[in-house]
Amino acid sequence: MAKRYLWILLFFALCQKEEIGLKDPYVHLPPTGSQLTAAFLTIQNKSRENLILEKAYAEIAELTELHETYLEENMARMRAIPNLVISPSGELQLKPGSYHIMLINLKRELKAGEKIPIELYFNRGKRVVLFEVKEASAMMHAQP
Ligand SMILES: [Cu+2]
Repeated sequence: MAKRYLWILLFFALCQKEEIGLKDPYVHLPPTGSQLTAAFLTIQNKSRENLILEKAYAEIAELTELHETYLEENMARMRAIPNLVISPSGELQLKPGSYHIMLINLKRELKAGEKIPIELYFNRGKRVVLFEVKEASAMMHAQP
């Protein structure tokens, strides 16, 4: 009986893990001297209920915020948002010029190729994801 109970627990644990897909996490390598950068990834919601990213935390930065980019008089600006909602069976791509995780006041310099852990707090629990530091392509230099 106890054994069966364990199998059921294991089954639910595996299911829960599959509910959130986290793909292609990366952080832009900031230009020398800059203490500001952004992290991106694709979040997949494989459940039938809204998935909400409520908060992100990166040890490497003094402040971690969820941001969106918007246009104001043809200028790209960004602002903090309280959360990100991924609809049931949907996916949301955090990318340059759109939603991103802002890392403010980096505590040390980043190197291309290293991996930075960032904690993602969802309404369904916390995930720790390793984000690879990558050089921003020339085209995207203007946008955080
Ligand atoms: Cu930002």
